[in-house]
Amino acid sequence: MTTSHGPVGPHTTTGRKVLVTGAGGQVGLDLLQALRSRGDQVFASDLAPPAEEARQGLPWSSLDVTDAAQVDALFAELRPEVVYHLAAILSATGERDPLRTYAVNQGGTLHVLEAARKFGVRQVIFTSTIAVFGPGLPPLVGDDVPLRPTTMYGVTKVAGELLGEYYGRRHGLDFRGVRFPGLLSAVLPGGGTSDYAPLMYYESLRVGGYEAFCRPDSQIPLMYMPDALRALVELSLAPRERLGRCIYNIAAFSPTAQEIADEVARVVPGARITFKPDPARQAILDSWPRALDDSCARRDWDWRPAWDLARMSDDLTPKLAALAA
Ligand code: AKB
Repeated sequence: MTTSHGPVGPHTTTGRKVLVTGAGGQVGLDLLQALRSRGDQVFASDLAPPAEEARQGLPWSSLDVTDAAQVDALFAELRPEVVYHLAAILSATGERDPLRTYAVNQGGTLHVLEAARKFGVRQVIFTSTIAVFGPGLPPLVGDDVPLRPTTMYGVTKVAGELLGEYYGRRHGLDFRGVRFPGLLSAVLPGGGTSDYAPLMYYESLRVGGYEAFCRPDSQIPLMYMPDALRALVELSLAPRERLGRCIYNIAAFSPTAQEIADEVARVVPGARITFKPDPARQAILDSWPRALDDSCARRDWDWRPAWDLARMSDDLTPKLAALAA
């Protein structure tokens, strides 16, 4: 899926005016902080802004991305230079209401791209996912294998990738994105199939153990949030002329669920992790890559993960312990 790109305009790399959609989610809340600390002027939006203490002193707007008029009105008012489009329903929740997932993920992305075109947004950063892939994958999955997702979430993320590339070719929009592995952080995720990984840590700290909804040999790519945030910033700032494509695989580590359980037992002594596979979520996990090849990201914008499973465990455990207390 190599793509052509639109014209490159002059732009600033600090103090950018940035709008984040879906800012109240697992990635959004940490991304707001990361963008602010690098000097960007940040505007947050979500369906319902979070409680006052989570707003980080930032301007928040209510935004339902399924409503094109609302998206247009916010873009017209704020005139952002860069948009991080995160608003989406994840894989497990998505299977409970596929039509709503289509409306939010696919309709929402179209509305954001269209508003970006109308109101002169320079760059849109898109968060894609390992869920764009489907069964029959090789052991190490590159960027350009056929995309055959089995979930509505995956289908809409493939469509989002293609829509963004279309807006790049047709309208010169600078559209870029990463395919995220399952993410772990001190903000708990909601409705993902990769949630068993953070929940092993969190529930062990909270109640002494966790019954995982997958088999112990389940294996998908995972990443610690600081790497994910750095990827979103570094890709956004990479010189356009170096980028050979719009969407990039990024990878960090790929433990089996049993290996995560062993790691949790190291950092939370006495943790009891058991496994009771839920057929629907297990089938989704089995359709995803076991490991991602991120050599294009390494070549084009010098992407390198900094965190492995053990280092992440040592850093994350005290943070989750504070949350669980
Ligand atoms: C999910 O599990 O749906 C997400 C993802 C891997 O994109 N965390």
